[in-house]
Amino acid sequence: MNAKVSVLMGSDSDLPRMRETAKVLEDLGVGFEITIASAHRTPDRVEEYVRSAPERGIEVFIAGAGGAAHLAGVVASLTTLPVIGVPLSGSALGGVDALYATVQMPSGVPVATVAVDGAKNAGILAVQILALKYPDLMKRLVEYRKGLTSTVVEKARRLEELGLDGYQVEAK
Ligand code: RP5
Repeated sequence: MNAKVSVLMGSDSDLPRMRETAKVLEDLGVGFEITIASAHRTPDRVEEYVRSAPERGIEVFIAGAGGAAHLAGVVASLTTLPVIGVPLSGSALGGVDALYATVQMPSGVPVATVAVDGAKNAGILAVQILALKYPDLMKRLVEYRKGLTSTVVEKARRLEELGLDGYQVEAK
């Protein structure tokens, strides 16, 4: 499967949370590449990687970083492809620093920012962007939403059946 999405993260310490992006892309059948590149520690690598990505077929970037999270913004500065930023928690400020750094982009260079640790939604949003071009992906997204709906309906049914004392919340 050709990679259409590039997933970058600032450090391997981001990987436990960014795995959620990889998982949802796999679940929705979208090819991706995933790498570590730091805006601060490896700026040259970020530039070379982003500039060469379109030749490899990349159409959307997802960049996750914590702390003074400049990765998504730097990626956006180097491309006109859509960039989704994932502010990550883990710093002393609990991800608020990363949220502000990622979301407060200057006019003209947007980063579509998801929630703190919103790695899964970043993957889904990337597929929604691609689905404008690939009708089979739109069909998969519709099925995915139907699955979400039936999951909630089933939980409501079980709560009704088992009652408050009998109902166990499943681990995510
Ligand atoms: C950021 O600094 C990374 O994205 C990571 O979230 C944070 C800490 O990195 P490490 O010190 O764990 O490598 O650049």
